[in-house]
Amino acid sequence: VLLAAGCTPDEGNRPGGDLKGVGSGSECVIAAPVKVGLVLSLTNGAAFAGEYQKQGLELAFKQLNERKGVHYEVLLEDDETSPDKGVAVYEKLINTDRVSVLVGPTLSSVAFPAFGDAQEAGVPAIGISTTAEGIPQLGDYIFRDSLPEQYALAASIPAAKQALNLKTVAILHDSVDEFTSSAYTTMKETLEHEGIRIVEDESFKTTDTEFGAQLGKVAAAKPDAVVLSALPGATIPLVKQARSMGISSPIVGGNAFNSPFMIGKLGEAAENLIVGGAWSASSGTTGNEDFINAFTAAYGRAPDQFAAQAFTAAQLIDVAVRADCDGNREAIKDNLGQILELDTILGSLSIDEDGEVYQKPVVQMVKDGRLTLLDR
Ligand code: 1QQ
Repeated sequence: VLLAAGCTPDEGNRPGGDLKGVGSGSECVIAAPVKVGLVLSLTNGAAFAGEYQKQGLELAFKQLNERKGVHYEVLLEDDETSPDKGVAVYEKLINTDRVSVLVGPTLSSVAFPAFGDAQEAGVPAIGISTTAEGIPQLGDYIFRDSLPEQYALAASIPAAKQALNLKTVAILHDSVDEFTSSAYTTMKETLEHEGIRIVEDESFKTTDTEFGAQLGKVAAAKPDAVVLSALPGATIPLVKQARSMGISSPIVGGNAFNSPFMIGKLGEAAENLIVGGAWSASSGTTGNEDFINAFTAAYGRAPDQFAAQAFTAAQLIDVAVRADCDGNREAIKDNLGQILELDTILGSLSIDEDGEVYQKPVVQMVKDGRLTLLDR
């Protein structure tokens, strides 16, 4: 185990306990529990995703703890959808609880400061829904299994273009949130690359609820489709207002559209929303059916993409721990950066040294209230 300069094995950055086991892989036995800190938005704006993430992780660690040799002790904290709170609970998990690895937070805007602290402290952290540009580049301890928005859009915009014969679009975006503004830049680049003309370009704030002014301009421009970068809080009133103003065109959205909670809230207005994502209930990926069945049996509702990515993070941690049969921070960090073509419910997944994820995106469209794979 590598130690920070000047540290002895007793006072070093070891989380404590005997985390170096014997054997390797499925034979691995580690005496002390491996502590995993989960930081999720369980209240406020991003709880729509955080609740599913909590359940996906709970299910995964319960299944992993049924296997012999490694026991995971899970410590869960609510970041309340707030960067300040996210940083505070990260600090507690890193310094007081001395976890070996962190999962979450839910939003990119919370992750930017929190991941900075994990990097500084030398604790590996895995983003499960943080899709903004620049997240893995925060440092060598920072990883994600959340498909970057740029890859999701690089799939969804061409798919929408082909399926709907798109020539013109109007763009609307939340210019305050870091994820939605990052996605906006990517949307424009992708539209330009695809030769789709932007006939209207409007912005709003995360907490806005009235979009009449912007939507009036969109309606007048008569685009073939709308491209929207927003979190569910704004998406729900915005899409409802768009539909009631007669804007019936398809709406291509960012990662927040992968939320069945949001689609449920939109009701009829959700029809023809299009989104690129990391997971589909109808993908025949390894273990997907078992995952959906176990999740539904445990929680009384079907999982979503956020639950699937959360579930997969636990699998990544287990692979990284068992690789050297070592539950310490350094070993987990080293092994997370070497995951190659792992079979997961998200499909074949790789993580490079930078901590970036590689997987095949899916493109889905809401039909009869459900996300359905868009034929390409
Ligand atoms: C981000 C996102 C959000 C939509 C996750 C819930 O993708 O903040 O990066």
